[in-house]
Amino acid sequence: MKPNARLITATFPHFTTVLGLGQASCASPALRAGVAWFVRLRSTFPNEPINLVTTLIAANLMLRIACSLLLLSGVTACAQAVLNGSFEGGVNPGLSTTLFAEDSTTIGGWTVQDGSVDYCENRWMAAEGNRCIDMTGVSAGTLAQTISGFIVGRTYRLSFFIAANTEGGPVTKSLSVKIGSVSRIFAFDGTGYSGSNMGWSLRTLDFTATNSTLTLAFVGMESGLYGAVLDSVSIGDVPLELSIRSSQVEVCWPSLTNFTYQIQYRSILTTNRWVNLVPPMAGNGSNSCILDIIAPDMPRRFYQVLRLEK
Ligand SMILES: [Ca+2]
Repeated sequence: MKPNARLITATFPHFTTVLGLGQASCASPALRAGVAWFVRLRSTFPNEPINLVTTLIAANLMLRIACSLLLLSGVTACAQAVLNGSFEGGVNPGLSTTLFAEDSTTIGGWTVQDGSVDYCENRWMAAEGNRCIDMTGVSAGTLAQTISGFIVGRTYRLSFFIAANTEGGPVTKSLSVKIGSVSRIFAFDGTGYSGSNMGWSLRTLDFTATNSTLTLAFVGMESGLYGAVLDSVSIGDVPLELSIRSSQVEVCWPSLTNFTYQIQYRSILTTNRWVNLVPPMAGNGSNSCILDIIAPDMPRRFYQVLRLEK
């Protein structure tokens, strides 16, 4: 008795494209991404055409709940303002002006607290607008701003763009960011970049407010003349990230009454170790289905149906 076999591959991860999701009532691409997964049904017989069946599992109700959550997040979104985060406001620096501590009058909202920085306009291609800051003027500088209005215990996300003054070494430039009791060092590799192609990189730091008023400080870490370059500083809420997960899969096949069927599975195809999912099932003359639970850490599972003579 040689059993016939059908190999079914179920792919569980989320997908960036939702096929045929006509029920979508929420326009967010971030939401539409990841609301479906599909089951591939493929014959194992070389003389049979591949039968690809795409089955959307995402339920309309699930999508609507997700949309509601997203809209709710929009209602509660709250941004904390950084004054002059792009450094566009301030005394005209010309191409570049070195500011020495302590200077709280040149760059609107910001104080050079220690060392020196270069306040630049069109010296390089800024991340936003025309101005940006080289955190090393003639020595490593500290640029700070005191920000009020934080809700104690709430988590915020600091965002900024970093690049490098590529006019001199070292190639990798670093700066330290401090806000409240949180600090972190960020580095930028300037290899291949120039003043007209800065390679600005967005960096973020999440922190929980421990006080309604906090001081944000960027601290240059390069001595000499060439430091990390800073632009476009902002603080806002940590984005609400939404995901869904399929918790089970239903594997189906057309069954005949004069056969029994053995459904098997395995998680990889590099071994020949198939495992019986359930005991053999008698055919009922119509579509037979079996439910299988998808564990949270299960990236994929392969299914095989053996058709056995009674
Ligand atoms: Ca700017």
